[in-house]
Amino acid sequence: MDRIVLHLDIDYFFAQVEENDRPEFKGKPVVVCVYSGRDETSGAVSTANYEARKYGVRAGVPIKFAIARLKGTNAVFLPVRHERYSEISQGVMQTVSGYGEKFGYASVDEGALDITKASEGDYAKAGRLAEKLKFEILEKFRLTCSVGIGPSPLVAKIASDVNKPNGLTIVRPQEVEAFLSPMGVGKIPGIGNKSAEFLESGGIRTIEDLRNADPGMLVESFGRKTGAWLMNAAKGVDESEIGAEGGQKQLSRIKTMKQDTRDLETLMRETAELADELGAELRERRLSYKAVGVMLVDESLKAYSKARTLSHPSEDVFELRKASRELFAQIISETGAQFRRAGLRVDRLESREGQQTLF
Ligand code: DGT
Ligand code: CA
Ligand code: CA
Repeated sequence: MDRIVLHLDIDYFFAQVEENDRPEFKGKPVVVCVYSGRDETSGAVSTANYEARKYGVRAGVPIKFAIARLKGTNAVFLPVRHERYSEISQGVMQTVSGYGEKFGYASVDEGALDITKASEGDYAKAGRLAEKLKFEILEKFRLTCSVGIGPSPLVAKIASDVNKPNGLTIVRPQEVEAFLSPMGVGKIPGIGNKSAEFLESGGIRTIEDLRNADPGMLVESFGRKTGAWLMNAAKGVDESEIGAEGGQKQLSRIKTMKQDTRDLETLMRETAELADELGAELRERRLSYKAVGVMLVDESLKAYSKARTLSHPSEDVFELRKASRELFAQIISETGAQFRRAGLRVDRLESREGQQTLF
């Protein structure tokens, strides 16, 4: 039987959770913010509901920009509550995982599911399964989500993105090429801005262009592995096994500090809350980590990073703090820069039960 994959992405996730927890916010622009603490309104928007998006407010824009755009409306600005979102995420993904054979956590609001057997290889059945799943998530969690169904994880993910919010998009095998052809190459997950720009500079703008590109050129520019992956992706072919990746492999948090600094104790104090957030997320998702990384960004936006592998998997925030202290100290000793942003990362995540998948 040919594989059928379902990909689910929760709509305007953090903001939708906030609307549910505070029903009086419904109908108002809701903006979920990561406050940097420099001053009361510095920082970036993490996400916004559709009311706020009408005003051009979306993930990544400065909070000050959002305030200016939403002036005169009854908009609400809220700080992120990662623990709450990760609790809800777990519940939703647990529900999703019950609908198919293999499940993989792709991000806090996304999961992929192999439904080949559950749908008996039939796309009409797969569609009904998705309707049922969407209904259950709405009933249980009062959340809408957008679902894509296709013959590979790649096609299913792209399909989940084309009809938001509350979408359901089914792409049958014979429709894959026509579905992908007109899209920009940047729609392929894994093609970042840099790769997209590079391809575009060579006249490869759409996925159809990529499919017709010279394989020799792709291999020469991207290497054998990535080149081959790109050629397959252009055809919607993606053989990767769902869940085999162990879900997300790293978690990170970064913040802008109250003042530029190169003092180790100040860096440790400023990143204490990031370490706690990572610790909470690891605990909730029952993950351990085997490597720690730190990032620093200086006044000229130059980035510095260092990472270290631990001898054993760890679950513990103390270990993360200890390793990050050493890594920050190393960077400080190697440059005279003053740092503006600081971040922590835990890497090579594994389920604490020693399994590869989360559920
Ligand atoms: P959508 O497009 O309806 O799926 O909207 P979201 O908000 O669910 O966006 P998505 O799926 O890209 O991201 C899921 C969550 O991740 C989102 O609710 C907040 C967080 N997030 C996304 N982009 C950013 C960002 O640029 N900065 C920060 N801090 N958080 C972000
Ligand atoms: Ca989403
Ligand atoms: Ca997402």
